[in-house]
Amino acid sequence: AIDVTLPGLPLPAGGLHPINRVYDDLTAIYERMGYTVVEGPEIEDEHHNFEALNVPWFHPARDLQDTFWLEDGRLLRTHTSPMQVRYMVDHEPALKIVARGKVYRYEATDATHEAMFHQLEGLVVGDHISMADLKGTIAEMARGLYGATAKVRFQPSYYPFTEPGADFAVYWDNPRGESKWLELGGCGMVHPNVFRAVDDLREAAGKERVYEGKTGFAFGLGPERIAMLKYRIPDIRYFYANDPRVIGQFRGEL
Ligand code: TYR
Repeated sequence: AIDVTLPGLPLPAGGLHPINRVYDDLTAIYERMGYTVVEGPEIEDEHHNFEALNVPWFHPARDLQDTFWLEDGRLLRTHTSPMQVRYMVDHEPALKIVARGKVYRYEATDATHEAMFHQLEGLVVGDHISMADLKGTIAEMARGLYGATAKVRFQPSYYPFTEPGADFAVYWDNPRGESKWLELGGCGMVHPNVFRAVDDLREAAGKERVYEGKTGFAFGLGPERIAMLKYRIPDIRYFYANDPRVIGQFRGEL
């Protein structure tokens, strides 16, 4: 006879990778603020990755991001910022987007550096967008991640595609007593040369020039840094080594 009251056998459950879980947290926060979530190509050309972002070939900033070059001038994108250019060429202002995805840098790996990692890029363009809007947005993200008491900190920095540019940190206020400032990413007001390069590309594609005189802000951050703290993962290489002892801890957690 069959005892239908016996508990069933548990089915093995998969789980989301910690980076995807952090991405989902972040995109939920930005969707609440009315942002559209987009993705784009990991294989880029020099123009979108550098030139159109106000980084000419002779610019020393090219050395800051060592590049994996492919054939005929193509490359693995070194950041998600080329998505700013792609999205603006295809869409007219006003706009609010976050772009997520993998980026690649030709560097030696250690506990905090990988040759492949992830970024979340934000871009807001419209009329009279200011640095105050940028600060408010980053603060709202920090509250979404770490609760109402979260703090943010900005310090001046340099990115060729911003003017002014800044780096930002959020205060990670944690009951385990590990609270600290987490340097999370770069940001700034979109440089007018980026708008000009976008309009040039639009014109070449037979579209109207619509970015002259617009203002906007952008930011880029690394979900690995958030995930390492949140899930206490001490080495960034654990994310991608496919060791079941690491990834198995996220089984059944969706
Ligand atoms: N692309 C920069 C990097 O990878 C981060 C960044 C993104 C900085 C947007 C500023 C900005 O407006 O280092």
